[in-house]
Amino acid sequence: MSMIDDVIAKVKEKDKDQPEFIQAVEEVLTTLKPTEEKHPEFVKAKIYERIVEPDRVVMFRVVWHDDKGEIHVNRGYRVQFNGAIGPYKGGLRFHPSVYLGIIKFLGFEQIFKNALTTLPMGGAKGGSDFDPKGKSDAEVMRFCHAFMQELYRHIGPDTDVPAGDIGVGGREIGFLYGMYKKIVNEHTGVLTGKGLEYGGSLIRPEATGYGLVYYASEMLASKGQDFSGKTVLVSGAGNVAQYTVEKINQLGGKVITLSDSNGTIVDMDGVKGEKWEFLMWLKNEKRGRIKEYAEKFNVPYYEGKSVWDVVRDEGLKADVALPCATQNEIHKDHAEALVKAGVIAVAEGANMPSTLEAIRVFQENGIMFGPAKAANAGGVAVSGLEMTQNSIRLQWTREEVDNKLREIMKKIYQQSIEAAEAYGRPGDLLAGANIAGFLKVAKAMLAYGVL
Ligand code: NDP
Ligand code: 2IT
Repeated sequence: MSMIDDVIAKVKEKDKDQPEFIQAVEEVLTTLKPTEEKHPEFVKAKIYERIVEPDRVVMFRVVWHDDKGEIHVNRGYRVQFNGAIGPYKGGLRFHPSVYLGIIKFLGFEQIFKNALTTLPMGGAKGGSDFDPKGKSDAEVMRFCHAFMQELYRHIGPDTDVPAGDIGVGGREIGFLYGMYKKIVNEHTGVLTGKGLEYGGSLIRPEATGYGLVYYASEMLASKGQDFSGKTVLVSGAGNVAQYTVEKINQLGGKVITLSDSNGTIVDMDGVKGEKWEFLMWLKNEKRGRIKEYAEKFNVPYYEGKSVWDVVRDEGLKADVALPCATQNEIHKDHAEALVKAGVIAVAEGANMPSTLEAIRVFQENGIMFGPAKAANAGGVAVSGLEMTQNSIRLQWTREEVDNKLREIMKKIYQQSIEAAEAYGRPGDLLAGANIAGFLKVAKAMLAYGVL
């Protein structure tokens, strides 16, 4: 058994109640095997054992009143996973499925993602099992304020800088930042995704979706292709999906699917023009369900099915798949359906949307696979640029930030290709991203000695 297999086995034993964390560790460490041979110094310093243990885990009680005056108790988390290359950085997720294993998988992935961005950011993640769905603005505000009343003591502009993720967007960041500022009495870059009026960056709302499409464009370009005329499957209907759709439309592609946790719509004419505007209103202002898109535009709706169930059951054809909803949405049978659908590239907008078995199906069938930590790194990259703008007390133009994002996504793709080549896995974007991200963090950890 290799040393890496041994580390994976230990994680499986120690964290057996955290299947998502185990999955993320297995996905990363398995592809790091070539580094074990080339870097005996990492093996000797036990870097692989150290990197799967968070620097610190914070768990806390969050108590708040609903509009009727009833008291609710939720659990809050912040996992500061690895701070070797910069202040901790990563989003907050508010969703009823949140528990320690979800936050640990996300924090672990964030270490390597952040290293790939070329910016100095360590990996972290946080959140709560609070469900924002169906809550009034006042209830969300009271929850966010209560959450920050504990979180503030663990974060800071040079310590840990949270941002959004599922269930946490501009509205929530506003409430969180307001409470931080009130308690600490400082205006600093302690959260990203802020409103433009109080320190936010242009392009941050768009960044994950735009970055995903820029990265996928690099993948297509390696085969002499682009998005023009391509039919694209997108899942989700939230922040990442919305701006993914917008950018694909700008590049002449056509998005035929969207989903939420209730079901999937198929629009063969494409989600564009007034339909995209409706999606933005529906999800960001009305906070309604995707079913209403089907009702308004008279297109098919599949209750209780994911985009990938619909591809499998209805035999949809498409060129590119961009999962943008949540973890483990694409299983082995879905991946097989994507092969049959004629898909040539899959790039992950969500974090860990493909199971390990699904990834194997893509790789064995010659489908180009762009892993989350590379493909969706545009969001945290522009968060890093928001931190820079806060530090220098300037606001860059849309064009400046967008150009920097484009350059970063290119560099991420390039680094992954080069690392894959150098470590004997040519063309493997998953191994390349993991190895390139790991090397930067491992070298920093080695430099610090035994800590
Ligand atoms: P949002 O909350 O804006 O949207 C999430 C979307 O995914 C919604 O359509 C939601 O449907 C759907 N969804 C969420 N959970 C589930 C579930 N368990 N089952 C089915 N559908 C689900 O989040 P984002 O768009 O920000 O995040 C989407 C993905 O992208 C996540 O994996 C996130 O970690 C990742 N990501 C986000 C970044 C960012 O900057 N926001 C950066 C990088 C990655 P419903 O409304 O019904 O819940
Ligand atoms: O998964 C992610 O990279 C995010 N949710 C964004 C994190 C950030 O700090 O912008």
